[in-house]
Amino acid sequence: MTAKRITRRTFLGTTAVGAATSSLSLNTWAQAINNQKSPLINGSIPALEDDVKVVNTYHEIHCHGQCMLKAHVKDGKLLALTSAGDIPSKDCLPSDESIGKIQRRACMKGYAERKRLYAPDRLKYPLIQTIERGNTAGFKRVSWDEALDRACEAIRKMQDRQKELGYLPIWNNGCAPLNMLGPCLSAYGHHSAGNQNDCLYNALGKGVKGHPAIDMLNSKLIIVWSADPQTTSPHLPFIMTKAREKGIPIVVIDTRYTGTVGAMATGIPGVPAWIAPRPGTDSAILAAMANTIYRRNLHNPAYIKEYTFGFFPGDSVISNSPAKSPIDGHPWKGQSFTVPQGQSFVEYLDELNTAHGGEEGVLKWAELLSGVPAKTIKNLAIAYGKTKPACIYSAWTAGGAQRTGNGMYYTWLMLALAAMTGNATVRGGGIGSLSPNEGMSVKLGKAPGMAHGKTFKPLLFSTHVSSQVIMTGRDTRTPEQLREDIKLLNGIDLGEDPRLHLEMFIKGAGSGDVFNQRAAINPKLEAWNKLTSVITYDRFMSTTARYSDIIFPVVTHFEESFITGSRVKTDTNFVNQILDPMYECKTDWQINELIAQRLGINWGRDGKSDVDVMKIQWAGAKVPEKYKELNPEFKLPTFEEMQKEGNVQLFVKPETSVIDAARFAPGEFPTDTGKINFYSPFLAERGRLKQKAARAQYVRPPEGIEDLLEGKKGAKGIAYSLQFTTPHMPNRSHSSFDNTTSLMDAFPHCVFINPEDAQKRGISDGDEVYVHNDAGCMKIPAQITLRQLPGVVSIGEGAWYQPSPTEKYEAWFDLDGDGKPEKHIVAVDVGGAVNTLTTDRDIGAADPVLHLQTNKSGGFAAGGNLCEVSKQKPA
Ligand SMILES: Nc1nc2c(c(=O)[nH]1)N[C@H]1C(S)=C(S)[C@@H](COP(=O)(O)OP(=O)(O)OC[C@H]3O[C@@H](n4cnc5c(=O)[nH]c(N)nc54)[C@H](O)[C@@H]3O)O[C@H]1N2
Ligand SMILES: Nc1nc2c(c(=O)[nH]1)N[C@H]1C(S)=C(S)[C@@H](COP(=O)(O)OP(=O)(O)OC[C@H]3O[C@@H](n4cnc5c(=O)[nH]c(N)nc54)[C@H](O)[C@@H]3O)O[C@H]1N2
Ligand code: SF4
Ligand SMILES: [Mo]
Repeated sequence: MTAKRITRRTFLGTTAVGAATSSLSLNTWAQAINNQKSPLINGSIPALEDDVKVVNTYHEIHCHGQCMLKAHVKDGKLLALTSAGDIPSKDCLPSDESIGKIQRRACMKGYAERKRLYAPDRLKYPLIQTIERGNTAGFKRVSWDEALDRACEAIRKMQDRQKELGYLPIWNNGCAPLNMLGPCLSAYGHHSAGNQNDCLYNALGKGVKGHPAIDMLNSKLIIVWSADPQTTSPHLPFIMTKAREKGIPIVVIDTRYTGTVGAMATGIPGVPAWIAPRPGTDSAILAAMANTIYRRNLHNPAYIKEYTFGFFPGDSVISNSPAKSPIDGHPWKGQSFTVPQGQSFVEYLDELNTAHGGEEGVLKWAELLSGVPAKTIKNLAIAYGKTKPACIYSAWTAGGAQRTGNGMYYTWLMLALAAMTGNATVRGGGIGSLSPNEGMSVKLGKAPGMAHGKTFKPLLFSTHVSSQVIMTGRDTRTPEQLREDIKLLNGIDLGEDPRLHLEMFIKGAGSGDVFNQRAAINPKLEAWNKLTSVITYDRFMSTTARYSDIIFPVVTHFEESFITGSRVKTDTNFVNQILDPMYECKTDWQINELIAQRLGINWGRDGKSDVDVMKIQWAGAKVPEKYKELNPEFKLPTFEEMQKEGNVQLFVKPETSVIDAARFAPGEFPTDTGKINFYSPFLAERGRLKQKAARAQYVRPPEGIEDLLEGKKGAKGIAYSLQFTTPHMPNRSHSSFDNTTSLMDAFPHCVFINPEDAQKRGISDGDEVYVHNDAGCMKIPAQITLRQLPGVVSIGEGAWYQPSPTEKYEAWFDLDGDGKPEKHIVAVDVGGAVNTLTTDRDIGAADPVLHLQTNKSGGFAAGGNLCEVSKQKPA
């Protein structure tokens, strides 16, 4: 039988029913399906018919899966989507079992793209708001001309302000051409990997990457720390499966019982498969592990002396760094650095040891904070210290614990453990964050520039406190720091009372929903009222679009073509257009071009099509020389071959895995000291740390378990009794797919709660409950599950904010910038957007100078904060 003729009927006939017991319910179910009662069943798959064209394309979405899709197209219609490996080909087994090249098989979201393409709620025409921001009934369809005229009128008003201010008070989020009019505003800080990057730049050096995923196979022990790759990076579990087949043990450390725990974790003697800390306490566990390793002499003093700085008291070095200070560009080489008294890692461990009465006491302290038994922490430390090599990994963006109130220190302590045991630079080791690629990637030729003329650098403000910036002109920097930064980076003097004026917002090209996906939605709702104008380019009525005055409808990635290095740059992909733009939608760059024309800016493609641009990039594409040495047979596909395949990978075998940190001779890392830093002189000198310590150590987060244990009351006068996390969900890519009904039905949005916590609060499974704290309140169903730790609830991130028209709540937050929270009456969020509960607060270094080096300085606490859950509506 060929694959083409397999229908549901024959499939059921030969498998489920045939093999089944004589269960009546199963028969009834089979009958219902055979009678085609389900709207989901429609006989044979149309995609498998003969005259259908199959186009390989890449699923361009804000996910780390990087999967390939096969679009089955006929007469300009997308009939179906399948993915690599879905339709078995002859002799498929060897390629299915092989790890290179890595198959990019889609998940449910990839398949659901057809539903999004033809979704009735796609944005089809330009819209303008006619009533008030946020009122979806107020949007009116207008012509492109009218929408563009209005947008340009708003921009021209800002050009008038530019005459007074010296810059355009526009938060230019992805709309390129405006930076040709003059300096605009833009944000520093990163919602995803800001904390990680603050650590890695200062402790490991600019651009130095972690180990590639494939290198796990060289390890003797894999510790997956606060990552759920089974959900968030689906091709990693394939490598992990291979690791399991090789007998490499895997321990998973996660506050929830995840798919990764269930499918991958094995445990080791004395250490369970799943270790479940309370959120934001991982650095206490890591610090206690470091202490145990040090006390038991399981560290590697020779390696530490050769490779690192700041471990031993009084450590001193004359730098051999190849890098330069980002402040004034002077080379670090030749400078001498000494770790200040009390600031070395050993002094930190001694402090801990003294404060808690020795190794056992430190382990008990970590147990008290994290809830993980001291014995488990000790056994894990000993196993990690003794197993060579051992790998700690938390994927590319260092996982959920990195997005908590002490996430930078969490990243740093993972690196510290790796550095003190000699795992940081060896094959089979690992430092926490993974390298984006398997070692190397194709370097594309330069795309033709679109800005024909001078562009201006933006004035930077912290993205995590954008509401305060709108309200007060200040972020969390001191006035002196703000003035100094703008002078240094933009050459503009903001004067004695420095303030940034943020008066208009544009969400232009590319992915992003600053409203829904950044901290603290409630303050934003108020601050947004102060903006004179808000413009969004999007495909759906995202939260940012909803709170806009003008919306431009954008095509999906089935209606345009481009080359992408994929989200995490593992491979190179062609997104291939499969149908003409639908409705009145345009590409991002076309909208930019139309705006530029109206404003008299010389910006655009000069008539080049998507494919013209791709051809230029591909003509200049290069494979690194080093890769050619590793794989002399490799040939870069031609343009036509790439259009057909859609994907090329520079796969490196596990035996020759490329360890980026091993590129550097000891003492020649691109940090200030030239070494891997346990203490960072540069970070200390910048003075931008929110939590002061410029070294790897545990710091108390601004909000977390300590407050809970101390019964500390929030601004509202309530001692909140639960912590929350906000994991990424299988059915959504951030806010995308929250309007895809089949996926919403399969994974109803809810707050996950442990049975003990539910019982204490009189909550039954499925009850609508209120989750609330000082920042806001949401109303969603509760799902009672043992996967959740007692004392910790979780709510998947990405659901869309939806204000209740009737239910109000008294929130407390600081919007006037006096450092004290005040009362604000807000709507209860019945959509369950997690950022209704998060707080706008900078974590990590949050430094625009660092941001320009890393593209991501400063993070926020997406989880670990406190809340309460109740059946009754709180005041
Ligand atoms: N399906 C899907 N996949 C995605 C995305 C998506 O939205 N949906 N987004 C993509 C993006 S941009 C990113 S950055 C990645 C993120 O990928 P991951 O880092 O894997 O995802 P998270 O859900 O943020 O966090 C991983 C795990 O950390 C746990 N966790 C949270 N806080 C803590 C803590 O304090 N300590 C410990 N030990 N565990 C904790 C959570 O329970 C969760 O299971 O996913 C990518 N892939
Ligand atoms: N509390 C909490 N908050 C979080 C997280 C968390 O774990 N917890 N995770 C954080 C992380 S890791 C990340 S990476 C961020 C993600 O946050 P964002 O990147 O801000 O959010 P997305 O939901 O990916 O934004 C996608 C929006 O952009 C639109 N869009 C996508 N592609 C394009 C395009 O090409 N052109 C145009 N014009 N529009 C496009 C989509 O339709 C959608 O409306 O969220 C962060 N926020
Ligand atoms: S959403 Fe992510 S995992 Fe799913 S198909 Fe797309 S790229 Fe792959
Ligand atoms: Mo992310």
